[in-house]
Amino acid sequence: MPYTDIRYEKKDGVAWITIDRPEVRNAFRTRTVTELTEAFTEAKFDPEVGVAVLTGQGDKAFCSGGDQKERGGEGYATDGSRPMDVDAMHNAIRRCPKPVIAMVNGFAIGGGHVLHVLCDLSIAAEHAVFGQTGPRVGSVDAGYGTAYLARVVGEKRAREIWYLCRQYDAKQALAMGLVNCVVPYAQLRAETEKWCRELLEKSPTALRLAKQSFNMDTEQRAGFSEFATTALNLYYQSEEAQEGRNAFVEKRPVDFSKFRK
Ligand code: 2NE
Repeated sequence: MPYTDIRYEKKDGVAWITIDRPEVRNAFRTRTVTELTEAFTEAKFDPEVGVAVLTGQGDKAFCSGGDQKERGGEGYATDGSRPMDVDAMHNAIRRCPKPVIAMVNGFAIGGGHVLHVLCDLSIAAEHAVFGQTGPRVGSVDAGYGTAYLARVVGEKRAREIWYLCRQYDAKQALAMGLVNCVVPYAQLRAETEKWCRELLEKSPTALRLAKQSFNMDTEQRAGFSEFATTALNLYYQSEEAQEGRNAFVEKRPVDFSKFRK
């Protein structure tokens, strides 16, 4: 398919997948999700590709999650043929039997944070910022987004990240095991290429077996992810969820006070 929202470039055994919507901090709209799903599937079946790298265009953001300007009362718009299928995109990353590296070049926020968490490895620039925003904007990824994060950083931290919607700098992310390494932005690409070269020297079948084995341990999340998509689409129809989205788009403080039951 012709890509408009992402770039897919192959070089020396690596598929470089770049979200190319810098004007919205690389937020994903429905079309972006369809394209990312296709790109990871392309990398999966391409015998010339041994590693995939996911990143965002520019130096400001890796990805800021779902495009809140596309989100309406029925959830995110369709791309003409299908609704936003975040579950399929997440599974495409997990089902790609090759290591997927998140090259975090700035904000990894909301659904963009979940994306880096789901990648096998995360290499961050010093200025990268991490966090979830769901409970502030009337959204939640209760599929891989919550419990899989707890696997990575532990229950207390994961609950803090989701409930409080704070932002964490790269040093904090490294300290809590959320990323594998942190480098100055000027060295980010070179450092990522170095990790790719190391991976490309390894047995592809051993890597495939290792990845699938790691995945098996959390595979029950796949069912939760499907279920969470259905629940989220119902939640998006509520006045409460729309207050979160509207406050962001209208650049005003959010007020959920009347929804406390
Ligand atoms: C990412 C962050 C922290 C960046 O802040 P800053 O100050 O550097 O940039 P600013 O001014 O907020 O954003 C620049 C432009 O990008 C747009 C903004 O509206 C702004 O547009 P203009 O005013 O210049 O016209 N922009 C940024 N993020 C956007 C987004 N996600 N959708 C649409 N436009 C966006 C800051 O921008 C931020 O907090 N962004 C929102 C993060 C967020 O709440 N994401 C959605 C979470 S829900 C989700 O991702 C999700 C899910 O939970 C489950 C399923 C699917 C998706």
